[in-house]
Amino acid sequence: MDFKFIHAADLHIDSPMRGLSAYDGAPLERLRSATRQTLISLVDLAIEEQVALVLYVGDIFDGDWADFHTGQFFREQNVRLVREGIRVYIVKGNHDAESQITKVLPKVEGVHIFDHKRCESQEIPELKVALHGQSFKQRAVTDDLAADYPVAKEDWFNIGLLHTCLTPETAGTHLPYAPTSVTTLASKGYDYFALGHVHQRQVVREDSPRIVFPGNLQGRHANEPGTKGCELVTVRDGHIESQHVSLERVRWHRLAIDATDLANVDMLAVACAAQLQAQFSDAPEPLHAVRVKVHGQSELARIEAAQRGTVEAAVRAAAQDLQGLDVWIEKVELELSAPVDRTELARRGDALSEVVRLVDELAGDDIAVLTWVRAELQDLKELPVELTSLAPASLDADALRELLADAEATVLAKMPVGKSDQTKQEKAT
Ligand SMILES: [Mn+2]
Repeated sequence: MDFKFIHAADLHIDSPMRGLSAYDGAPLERLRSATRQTLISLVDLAIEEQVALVLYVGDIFDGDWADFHTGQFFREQNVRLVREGIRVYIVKGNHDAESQITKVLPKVEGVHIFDHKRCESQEIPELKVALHGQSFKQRAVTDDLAADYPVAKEDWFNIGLLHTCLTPETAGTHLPYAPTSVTTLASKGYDYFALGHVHQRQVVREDSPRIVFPGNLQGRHANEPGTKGCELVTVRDGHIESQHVSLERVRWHRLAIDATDLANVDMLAVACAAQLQAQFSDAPEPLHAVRVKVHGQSELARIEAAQRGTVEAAVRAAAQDLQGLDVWIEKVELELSAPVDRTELARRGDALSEVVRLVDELAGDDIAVLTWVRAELQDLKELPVELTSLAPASLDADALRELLADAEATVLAKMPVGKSDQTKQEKAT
């Protein structure tokens, strides 16, 4: 029997986008509603494609609902699906584990939530489909849940649902959440393993079984960049055709701008606009939220040192000038240094060469850098509470070296670095 299904995970509906209100001009409403809008799009897609099943593989919610509206919204989308004859299967993940969600809403007929005590199998005889899954009982699950999943029901199409960090390799920095292995998953003889938890889409194995992390439905910050969405899977004569469908309303990006050859704000704005246009023109739909890093040895370092905020303002201006694209600059990071030849500078024997030599001397020696910076800054009055972690006494040698390099860059950027007589001549004319 041929049929289609949708596999999604990590919806994190109503996930609070922390710290966003701190950004000037942030499109707060669009960002906050994005997790909901993407789910509505998913349901639209399911109905349009006439899928038989929708699978949600954990972390549908970010944690306990702030109020009933979050659960009510999800329920409403499920009602839309079951009215069209589409069945919904859910396993709970670490964020929405059995113990995490305290509020209860009446069940929806046609929506099945897998048990958290043991692996459970669900059968759909008219499609000859068997689904196997287990929910998270609490936030941390260190057991290999998959180990207890049953072997495939013979001659049926078998789907496993599992919220898991899988292995340390696939999980990256994720802590062990129902860790398992590809070998264990493959040993069950299923056709498709629908995973959840890892927010970056990943096809772990192409077939027998196909094992997929669909990624989250909507990125939540600059560290979840790129397109996000669900898997639309077509099963034809037992064979799988699968595609990723983009659904995100806000697409996050990190953009690096090499400022080496950019000598003023106009050049920066032109370069920035060109890069934004080139990267996003094929996707006019979502709001593009961009973290921009301006880096390199550039005149812009001096311009910025003379008037703080100039570079950021120019980047934001570039976004304003774009046509037919929705771009919001989330943050501008600077890694600029003035275009100077440090080696040459160190040889000159003036005040600036003193600075360069001192920095080099200190940077090579952990104890020297610690002692010197602390002694120089000892008169610094107490920092406000929120900055105490940055107090010189609590920083290590590497952090202080970085601070020192930063200070040097600022000093050099503020100083005219041409030969001193040349500088006088310039001033005279
Ligand atoms: Mn998770």
